[in-house]
Amino acid sequence: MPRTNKRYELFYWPEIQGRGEFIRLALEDAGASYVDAARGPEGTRKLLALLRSASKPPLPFAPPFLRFPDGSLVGQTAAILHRLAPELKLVPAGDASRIQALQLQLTLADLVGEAHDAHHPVGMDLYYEDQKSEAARRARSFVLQRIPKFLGYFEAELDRARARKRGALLGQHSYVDLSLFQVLEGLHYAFPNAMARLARRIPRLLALRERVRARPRIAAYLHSPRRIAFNEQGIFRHYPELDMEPRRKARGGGSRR
Ligand SMILES: N[C@@H](CCC(=O)N[C@@H](CS)C(=O)NCC(=O)O)C(=O)O
Repeated sequence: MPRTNKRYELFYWPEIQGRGEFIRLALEDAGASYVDAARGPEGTRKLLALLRSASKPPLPFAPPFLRFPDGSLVGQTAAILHRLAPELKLVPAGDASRIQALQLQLTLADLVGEAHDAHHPVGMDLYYEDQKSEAARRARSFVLQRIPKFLGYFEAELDRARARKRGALLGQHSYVDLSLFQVLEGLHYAFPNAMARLARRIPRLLALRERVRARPRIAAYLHSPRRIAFNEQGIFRHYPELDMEPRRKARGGGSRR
């Protein structure tokens, strides 16, 4: 049984998972009634029209944004989830838990931004092919320093007493677990070598990934046409040349900042 009968309208670019996927996963996991509004005919046009002319300020700066059943329009992935989660019962009750969830979600957003910048370090207005050498440098530090640091943080969070029992970041299943699942999926797609090397150091994260994947509505969603495949237009892109081996040192060796 769905936990809510209200209808939400998600607006996001139709060809990629991108940041829209964090919202889709929450809606799907809750069995919420929603429409992925920009996937249909004229979707992108509707999305752009809404971006320019939403009735009440503030206009969202960029997709994703979600129209709630009461007509309000909310942009920014973490803000959307912060507002949505209590309605979907995807966050423990109480302000303290909601702020903890938001803190964790914003940390994931930082990681997502860095995953994007690994292939687009110079500018979003340029093709990857126009910034390949800069991307190789940026990805090297992302793979060798930043992924281990971020995932080490989330692994340690899962290890804390309250969470250990259920393998959930907030001690019970929440939207942050769904987002963490998505980030792990994306990193495995984009950087399979790096993630294989890290596997022994992140057992709790890998268990969380499997737990979320096995949730009945998530499993059904992942096998449905509603789930867009990862691709090289999205945030998590697989460019083999960026998923480098760890021991290839810069000329001269030694560590550099
Ligand atoms: N901080 C925002 C970032 C939104 C964002 O960068 N959206 C991308 C697609 S994932 C976009 O269309 N950006 C257009 C732009 O920045 O001009 C969020 O988390 O929602």
